[in-house]
This record gives sequence, C-alpha cells and structure tokens, in this order.
Amino acid sequence: MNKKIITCMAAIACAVFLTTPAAFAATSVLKGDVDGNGVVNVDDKALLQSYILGNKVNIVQANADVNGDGSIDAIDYAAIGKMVNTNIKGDVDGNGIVNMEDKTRLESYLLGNNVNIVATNADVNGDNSINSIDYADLLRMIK
Ligand SMILES: [Ca+2]
Ligand SMILES: [Ca+2]
Ligand SMILES: [Ca+2]
Repeated sequence: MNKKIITCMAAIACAVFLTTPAAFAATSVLKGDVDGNGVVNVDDKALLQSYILGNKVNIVQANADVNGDGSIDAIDYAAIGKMVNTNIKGDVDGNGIVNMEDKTRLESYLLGNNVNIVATNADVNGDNSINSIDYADLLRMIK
C-alpha cells in the first residue's frame, strides 16, 4: 500500500518536472523580443517602432517594456536599438551571429522585398552600398 503511494507520488513529481520547463519557456520574458519569436533582432526594433507610431501591430508587451516601467515608449525603443547588433559584418538581422538566416535575409533584401536589415552589417565590404558583392562576401563568411 505504502509503496504504491510512493510510486504514485514519484510519478506526479516526475510529470511536474517534465512539464515545467516547457511552461516556463512559453511564459518567460525575453526583454527586447517584441515579436516573441525567441530572438532579439532588427525585426523587433522595427516592430516596436511601428507600435510606438500608433500602428495596430501585435507585440509581446512584457518583452517590449525593456526597462520595466510599465509603459512602452521611446526609451524602450532606444534600449532595443542598443540590443540589436550593428558591429558585426554579415550579421544582417543584428542578432549577434552570422549564419544562413543572414544570407537568406540579404538575398530577400537584394530581390527587393520589404525586409528589415542592419545596413551597417549588411554592407559587408564597407563601400556604403549593399549589393551582390556584399552577398558574395557573406557567402564566403558562412561557408
Ligand atoms: Ca524577436
Ligand atoms: Ca518602458
Ligand atoms: Ca544574424
């Protein structure tokens, strides 16, 4: 009888242990991640700007209020601006790493699509123009 109860309790504890991390992931706050996709990049900056300008866009309020003062405003926008990387050549989306996502984003930008980019990072060769030469340089960086 006692053994059965203990087994049952262990099972419950185990179930709680297994489900808790997932629950945390769904509700945890990532300051700066305005769109709630799990990374802070130039898209979050652009989305917050749109929100502050009064556009009806969906944002994760807890993430957008970076300084936690209960209002989402220009101060938070400036804070996110600092979180988005502008000093890594090739980091087109400004998330701090150079990878295939940056390649895809630059490709889309060069095709004329309306995508957000960090211009200083996308201009890989630093000639003040973002073009196929930068794209070729970026390809070499991630290979
Ligand atoms: Ca994000
Ligand atoms: Ca704030
Ligand atoms: Ca990147």
